[in-house]
Amino acid sequence: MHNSAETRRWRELDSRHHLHPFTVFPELDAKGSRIITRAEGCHIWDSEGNRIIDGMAGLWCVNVGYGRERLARVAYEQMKELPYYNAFFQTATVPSVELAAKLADILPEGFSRLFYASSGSEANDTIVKSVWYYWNLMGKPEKKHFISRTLGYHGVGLGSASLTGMRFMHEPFDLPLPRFHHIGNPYWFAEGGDLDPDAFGKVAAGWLEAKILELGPENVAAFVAEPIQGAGGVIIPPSTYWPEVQRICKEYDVLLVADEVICGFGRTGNWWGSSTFDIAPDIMPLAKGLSSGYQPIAAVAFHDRIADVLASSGIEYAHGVTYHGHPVAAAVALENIRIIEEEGLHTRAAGPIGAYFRDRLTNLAEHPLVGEVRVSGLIASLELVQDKARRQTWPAERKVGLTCREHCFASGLVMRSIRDGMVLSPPLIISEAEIDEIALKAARALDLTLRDLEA
Ligand code: PXG
Repeated sequence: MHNSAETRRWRELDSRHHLHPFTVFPELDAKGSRIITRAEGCHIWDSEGNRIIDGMAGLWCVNVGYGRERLARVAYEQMKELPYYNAFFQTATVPSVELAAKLADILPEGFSRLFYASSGSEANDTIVKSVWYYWNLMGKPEKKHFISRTLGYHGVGLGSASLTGMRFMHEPFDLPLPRFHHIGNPYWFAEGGDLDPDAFGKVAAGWLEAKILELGPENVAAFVAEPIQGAGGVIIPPSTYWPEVQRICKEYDVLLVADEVICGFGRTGNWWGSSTFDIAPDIMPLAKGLSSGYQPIAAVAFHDRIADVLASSGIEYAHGVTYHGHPVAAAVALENIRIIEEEGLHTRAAGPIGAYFRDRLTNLAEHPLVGEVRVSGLIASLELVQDKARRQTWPAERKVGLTCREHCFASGLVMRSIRDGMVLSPPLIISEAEIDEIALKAARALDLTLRDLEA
């Protein structure tokens, strides 16, 4: 624990010198940052000594939990041996090669090649460029339009932010770029009306077909979507959705990009969200759980039917960053994958612990504020509502989600709010006792939120 003078100093420096992501600066200045100083397992500590259970695994990424000595050791050894070398001039480093081979091993059948990046945003920008390049190589240069979904999150680069379907991320920056289109998402709770979820899933998939026909299939390059929409509010599609999307992409020769940045590396109880939903994508961006957040590293996995075209072109693939396949990041990612495998974390969410998580959260559905509980593996959302039967949310100005989030924080739980959905995505190592801790603290925060609403 640090003394309050230190905390005050950090807050001041932070406010004076550090521009935070996704932040209204005057709001943060008025309040001051919470300074996180250490972490172990599923818990983090702030500079004032508060112990907080991290129901979000950082930002949906610390899959193996905090405090892994093995990962620190691997980074240390690699830094001593070779802290950096690039992959540009027909060179490679051992960790980048070993990691690529390991990923090819655990990726679905037919994915044997990948390209590195340092963030999910970069991975998705790489995908946008590679897809355009692919269709050029295929002699279909008009096939350039991208379709993705509202509330889809794919990053902040020019291409990846254009894929992202959030208006507040577009308007201030004059985005999206031309040739990026958004369709509705399979959010039954908000959009399903009187349809049952399965009927609605087909309707939502139909929006893709309608958009492809509107643009002309000969102009549509790819459809990009997360198996479960994470940052959009943990939107778990009805079971009818993905099979229909798959059929449509195939029928119109539109590439299917499954964004595995959150769903990958065990979140849904399989290595890949695509496996959980039986999706056969052409391309997959990977990040977050790839290194469990211990190093910034991402990758794009190309199915052979795409990679073979790119790899046999005689034209230079003029794309890539200084830290492509960074040896320290790659070594850490490789060790992280070994830990996941050894401890069975890639399937843990599909086993008893996932069932326990589901049970404990489903109990919260009885709370007067909770209109729906959605769970898949170890990712979940609780929708807070004014009227359960009509699935009616509170007026936005009541800021119900934010209120609940603050009560969670104050009681030692990180549970993120997205609109009025409270979302969870804890480390995959979580124990039953820790799930109890989350459920208990969440229930208390819900009570306090209700009390505020009634006041
Ligand atoms: N795809 C998906 C599905 C993501 O969730 C990205 C791409 C971009 O990754 P990078 O590494 O560039 O951030 C993400 C990132 C939130 C939040 O508030 C979610 C993300 C990032 C930051 C905040 O839930 N997801």
